[in-house]
Amino acid sequence: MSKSISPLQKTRYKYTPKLPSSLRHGAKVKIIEGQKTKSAADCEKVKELFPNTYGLPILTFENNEGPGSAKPIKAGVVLSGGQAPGGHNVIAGLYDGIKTISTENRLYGFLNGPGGLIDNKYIEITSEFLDEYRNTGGFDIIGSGRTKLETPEQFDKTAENCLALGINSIIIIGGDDSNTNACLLAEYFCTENIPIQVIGCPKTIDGDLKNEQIETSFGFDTACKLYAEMLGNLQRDANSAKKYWHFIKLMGRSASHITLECALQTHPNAALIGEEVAEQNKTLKQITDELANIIIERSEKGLNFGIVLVPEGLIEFIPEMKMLISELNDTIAEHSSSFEALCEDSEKLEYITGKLSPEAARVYLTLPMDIRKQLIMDRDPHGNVQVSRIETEKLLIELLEVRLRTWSAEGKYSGKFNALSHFFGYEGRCAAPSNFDADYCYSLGYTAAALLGAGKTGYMASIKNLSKPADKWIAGGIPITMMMNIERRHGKPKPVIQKALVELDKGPFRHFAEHREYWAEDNDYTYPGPIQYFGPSEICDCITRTLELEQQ
Ligand code: FBP
Repeated sequence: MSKSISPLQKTRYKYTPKLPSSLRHGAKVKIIEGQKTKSAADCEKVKELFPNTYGLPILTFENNEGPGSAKPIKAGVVLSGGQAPGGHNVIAGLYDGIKTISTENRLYGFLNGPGGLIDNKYIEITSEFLDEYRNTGGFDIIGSGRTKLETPEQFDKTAENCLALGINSIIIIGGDDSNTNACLLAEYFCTENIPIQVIGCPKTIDGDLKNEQIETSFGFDTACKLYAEMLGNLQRDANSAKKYWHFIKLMGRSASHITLECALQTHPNAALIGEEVAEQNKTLKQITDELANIIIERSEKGLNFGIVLVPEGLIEFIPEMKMLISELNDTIAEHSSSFEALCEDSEKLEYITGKLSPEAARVYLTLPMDIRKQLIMDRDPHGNVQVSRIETEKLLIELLEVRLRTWSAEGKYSGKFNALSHFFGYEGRCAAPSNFDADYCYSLGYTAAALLGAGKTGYMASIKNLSKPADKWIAGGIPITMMMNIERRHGKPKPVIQKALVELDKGPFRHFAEHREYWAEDNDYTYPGPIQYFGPSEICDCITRTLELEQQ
């Protein structure tokens, strides 16, 4: 039986992604070297750790045909971490790009994330195989995984497997951690004289891999547009039935970029921004009170309904919760064998509570039982709590129910509070990429091919000027060390790419802050509707409000 394909998918196969003008004639470009660079902070330390890949110049491309690669390119590509719309197009751009340099060039895909490099699990990517993934969502072409590639043993195994296959370059498509590790790998190969180039590509729906050089990570555009569509629909439903308060948790492991973007697109009655909560040292009680006040004010106008956006990472921005989570992470790691040996939840809860400091135990015991259980569930491979599994939206509803009951008894509130909770997360990560992400990702892949052709290593593919039409985009390469600083991870100083949090003094947050009071009191809902692929450019090629306000 032949594979079933939706009509939209069939049509999208034929979409030709737009490229920056410097790549219009192929990936064999002339490279222009900019100034030498330094790291975002801790320059001396980063330089010492990366003697080969530190201080490289920023690269841009010129349309003129460059010398191209002296040797044939045999590249291996890896998808790392959470899915993000457009990953397939990075691979398509990479494949098409290396083929414009030489039709002899070949591309392999390592399966199921960085682990595939170590386990030597791969497939060769051919034109025929690739065609059914063009402009589609997901990472299913080769799968993804969260194995961290960071030890010399893993690097040696990677080199052994790649050299045996004749692979002379690796492209790692991932977030800040995966690109940090890509840079460590590039540096290791340089030090050990292993002839393999390493290039990174900026991926994550969370939008927190960005800086002056990387304007946005791919996938953020599509995921936010998809969530905004669903939020708009919920707003219409709320405004029609006029009886529910909807609390929607939105994905974003740490930073609140997704929540902020969705708020800018839809104008909800409230949106919590983790970075602001942290800056103002807000407690869970203060957050609850502020939301309760909005509910009361609306209720006094007869509006017993509304929309509240809750960023997934909120919980770790609330100072008291941050302290609690950090103690829980350390305690679970330190006593893992005794802790894992306990079977019943009740035993685990009692054991952990007994190990916490009095202040952390006090906060822990004020939380509803379900949340206490969620906070001690399995950690991710980095030893962190998995915030996507903590139902912060339900926690807020529970706290609000208690607060509003009390205020009702005191005669301060006479409205009705019927709340429903939602989590918009995984459904956004594999959506069919918007035209923006389809074009951006294809261009990133093509750029990676150009960097390989020019023999570069330790670079991240970059496309700038994204608020302009694609032919005005500026393609090039950014030395990964340029984005690094030293941070404490697991108690040790480590070089890492700085994570971009929401900046409270920048355009997107300022716009939100100027309008939120009005959005809270009245119904100024906007309904973005579904992502459009065909039609007028102002609808089909529009960028996120975040990018627009940042580049204004
Ligand atoms: P990346 O940073 O790897 O792109 O993943 C982001 C993310 O989608 C977060 O928003 C979310 O917290 C996390 O992945 C969920 O991880 P998992 O897929 O392992 O459940």
